[in-house]
Amino acid sequence: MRIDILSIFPEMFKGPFSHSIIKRAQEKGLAEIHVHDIRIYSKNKHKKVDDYPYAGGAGMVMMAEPIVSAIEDLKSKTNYDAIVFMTPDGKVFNQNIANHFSSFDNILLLCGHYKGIDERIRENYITHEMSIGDYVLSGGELAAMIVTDALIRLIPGVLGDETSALSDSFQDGLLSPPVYTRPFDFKGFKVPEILLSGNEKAIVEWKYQKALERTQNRRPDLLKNDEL
Ligand code: 6GU
Repeated sequence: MRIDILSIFPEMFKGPFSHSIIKRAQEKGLAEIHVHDIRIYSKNKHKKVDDYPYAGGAGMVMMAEPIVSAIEDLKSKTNYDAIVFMTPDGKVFNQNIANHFSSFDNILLLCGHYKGIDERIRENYITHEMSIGDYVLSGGELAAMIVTDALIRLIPGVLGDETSALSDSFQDGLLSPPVYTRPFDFKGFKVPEILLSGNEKAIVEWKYQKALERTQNRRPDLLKNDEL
C-alpha cells in the first residue's frame, strides 16, 4: 500500500511513522508513506495557501489553487483508489472502514486547516470525506496519522503474528477480553485459574464470554451495530 499525504505541516508526521509497527511495515516494503508540503504548490511569492472567505465570516479558507495543483501532480504519477479529505464533517472512521480501505493500493489523504477548504475542491477532486470522531482538531494531520496507522497494521505481513489483527477489539464486533502475564500471583491478585487449565475449548469459551460481557457493559451500541 502507498499512502500520500498532503499537508501544510509535513514535519508533524516524522515522529509517529518512525516507530514500532509502522516503521517496520515501511522497512519491509509493505507500506510506503509520502508526505507532501502543500506550500510548494503555491504560486504566491509568500507561499500563501489561504485567503478570506467570500461573504465574510470567521477564519481563513484554504485556497483551491495550491491544493488542486498538488492533487493533479500526484494523480499524474499514481492512480488513487481514494482521495480522502480529513474533516470533522466527514464519515466517522471505524474498523469496518479500516478493513475496506486496507485492501486499497494507493490512497491520498488531504489534511485541511483554518475554517476549511474551498468547497470546489471537495466537489470536484475528493472521493471520500473522513472524520475520526465527534470533536474538532486543529487540523487534519493527527486524524490522517490515525487513519494511516489503522490501515497499515491490517496489511498482511505487517503484524508479526498474522492472526493478531483478527483478534483486535472491534474486528469481530466485540471488545477484546482481558489478558494476563506472569506472575500468577501479583500482590495477592491472581490470574483466572481457567487460563492455566490447559482446557483449550473452555478457554475459548471464557474469552468469548468476557469479550461479550465487556462489550455489553462498556459499548452496548456495538452489539446492535450492523452498519458499515
Ligand atoms: Cl479529520 N479533522 C479535524 N480538523 N478535526 C477532526 C477530524 C478531522 N476528525 C475529528 N475531528
